[in-house]
Amino acid sequence: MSTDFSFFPEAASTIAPRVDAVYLFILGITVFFTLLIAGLILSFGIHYRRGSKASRENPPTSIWLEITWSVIPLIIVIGMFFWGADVFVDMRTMPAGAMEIEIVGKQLMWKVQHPSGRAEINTLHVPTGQPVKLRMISEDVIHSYYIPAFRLKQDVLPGYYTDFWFEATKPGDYHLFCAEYCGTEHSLMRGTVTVMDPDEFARWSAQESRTLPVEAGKELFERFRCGSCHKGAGAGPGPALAGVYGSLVPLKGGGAVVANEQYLRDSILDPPKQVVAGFEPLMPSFKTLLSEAEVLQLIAYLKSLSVAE
Ligand code: HEC
Ligand SMILES: [Cu+2]
Repeated sequence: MSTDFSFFPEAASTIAPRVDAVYLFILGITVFFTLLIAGLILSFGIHYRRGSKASRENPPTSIWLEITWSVIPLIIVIGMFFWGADVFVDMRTMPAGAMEIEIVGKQLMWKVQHPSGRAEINTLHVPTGQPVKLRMISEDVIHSYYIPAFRLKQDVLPGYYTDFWFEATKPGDYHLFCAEYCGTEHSLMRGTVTVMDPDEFARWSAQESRTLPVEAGKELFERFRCGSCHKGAGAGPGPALAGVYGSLVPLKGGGAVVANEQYLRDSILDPPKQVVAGFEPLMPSFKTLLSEAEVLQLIAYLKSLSVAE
């Protein structure tokens, strides 16, 4: 574990060296100009001190000098912007085929659900060389998932899924912190991210008894009798759910929305928020009955119905 204080945390994701490069560039430019300006102030202060014989006449002005010291910093600053934007856009663009891991933050713990069915708390195991996407939500207040070695930090909000992705490059154990003050023992809300070789990760995933999120979701779907209303196209008071995920759902009162994870979550916990066109707002809210982890399981099940179609 990289517990020793170091000026720079290890760089263990594909994006980390790129973030460091921008950071060091900006830091370098800042240090250079800080020293230059402080040095000039000091030397002018000495040169023109009271009583010195230095000439006080206006210096000759040069348009080229003015242009130079305006245009060069302008180019540097614009360069910083585009360089930073380039890294940021890549950081925020989800790659196709990423492994999706779900995280529910709750005061003082991070609950993790892997697609393999394995679950963990306050640790996160991931393989190297594989893009991983984290879908995160909070069960209470705002938290923030922060992995310094990956140079990634993302707020985790109640009610909304936020996500980020990374590709780990170096096996090892890395710090995980909550980076949003979230209560008295906020500083204890931390853990370890363990990066493993793909083979080792596959072995790890296969250990322990596991329930696939899809199966858990199916079980919830039956337990809460969702099927009594959602019987299939044309039957029952609710719309057919197969094929809903990823489709464009027309809404009552006009407009349409893409049925992503957020939409499915809202449909289950806050049905009147968006009512499907052609249906009555008959669905009860399951807000008090389901935990965020269970909602994610139901979503996994609903998504599987779409794939089967
Ligand atoms: C009392 C009947 C009833 C029950 C029980 C019910 N629903 Fe619904 N559901 C509806 C109706 C009616 C709609 C359409 C109106 C709306 O959007 O609120 C709907 C809409 C939905 C939608 C949006 C579908 C779309 O086409 O966009 C989802 C997702 C959904 N329900 C999931 C569930 C899940 C999961 C459960 C069980 C936890 C469940 N429902 C239980 C009646 C029901
Ligand atoms: Cu927290």
